[in-house]
Amino acid sequence: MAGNCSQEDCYPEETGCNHEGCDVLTDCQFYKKQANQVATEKEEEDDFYVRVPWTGNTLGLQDLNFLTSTSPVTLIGITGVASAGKTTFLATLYCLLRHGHKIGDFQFAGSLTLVGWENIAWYLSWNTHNDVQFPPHTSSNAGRIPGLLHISLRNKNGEKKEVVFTDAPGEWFGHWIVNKNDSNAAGAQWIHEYANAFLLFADCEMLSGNQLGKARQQTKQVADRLKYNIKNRPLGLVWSKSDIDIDPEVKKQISNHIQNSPLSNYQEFETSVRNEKSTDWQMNILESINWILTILSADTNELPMVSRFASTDLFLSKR
Ligand SMILES: Nc1nc2c(ncn2[C@@H]2O[C@H](COP(=O)(O)OP(=O)(O)O)[C@@H](O)[C@H]2O)c(=O)[nH]1
Ligand SMILES: [Mg+2]
Repeated sequence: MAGNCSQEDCYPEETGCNHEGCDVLTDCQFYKKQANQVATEKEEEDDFYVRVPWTGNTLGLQDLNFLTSTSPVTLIGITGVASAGKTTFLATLYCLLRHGHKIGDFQFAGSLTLVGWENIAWYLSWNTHNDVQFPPHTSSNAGRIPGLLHISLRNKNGEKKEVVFTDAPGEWFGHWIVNKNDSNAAGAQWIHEYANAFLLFADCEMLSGNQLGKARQQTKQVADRLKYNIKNRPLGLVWSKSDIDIDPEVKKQISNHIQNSPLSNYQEFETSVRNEKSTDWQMNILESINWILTILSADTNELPMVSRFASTDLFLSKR
């Protein structure tokens, strides 16, 4: 039961009546009044709300129905173990779009999860003396918060794209590499099944320090899991925190391991939240998403020609 509704997929107090479309919740056959509650006239007035089917915060799986039922959605799986820089990457992406940067020729055109974006980007927005603060850890027990972040993009020709990013806790992927059927890995498994494309985060900070062995092994293991049944879906390797130097040999080993069996769409990107002179680290964040969207739009089938008897008559002599 969700809130005061007996239907599992309805959150009437938050996003309105999903089943019957009732404006007055107490009129709904599925809405449960508290026991012994005798509504006064004032309370009944309060029961009338015009609600929109989203809250502005990150979307959960059921919230996704609203979007997927009206538009094609590109789901990008942001993957990698804890602290690899996934949430910071997304926050930087949002800040760049907010500053008017584009993804290819597509521009920010709205979001159903503005509150969710602002929550993660707030930390990057208030920096004194260029001292960037990072978002807090996305923990796996944070309720509905680690969820799905949405942006609408539009280009000059009016073409629109709805893109959803997963902001999942790294622990999910930690469990997933040990046992993909672990109940704590269900979220990672869901991303693997449904994402249209993946970005895998290789953490230059961990790969440069005394955790090198563990970080290298985990990155390869997540890559192996992702590659299983990947088909043509793009897989981008993100060298996150590229402001920290790592041994080129380590990079080569990981890169070779991932490419040891053929991948139809694979590319690497060096990124960082810090934009030091003569680097493209921040722009590469936009570029990685552009690469994915370009590959996926090339996959769209061309519409077949409709046969007609007379080429001059578009309407009447349709086959
Ligand atoms: N030097 C550096 N550190 C970063 C960068 N991005 C993230 N970090 C650090 O990595 C930590 C984990 O980042 P976070 O985005 O929360 O990782 P997540 O667990 O994969 O979402 C942050 O608290 C920062 O200290 C970066 O571009 N450069
Ligand atoms: Mg995170």
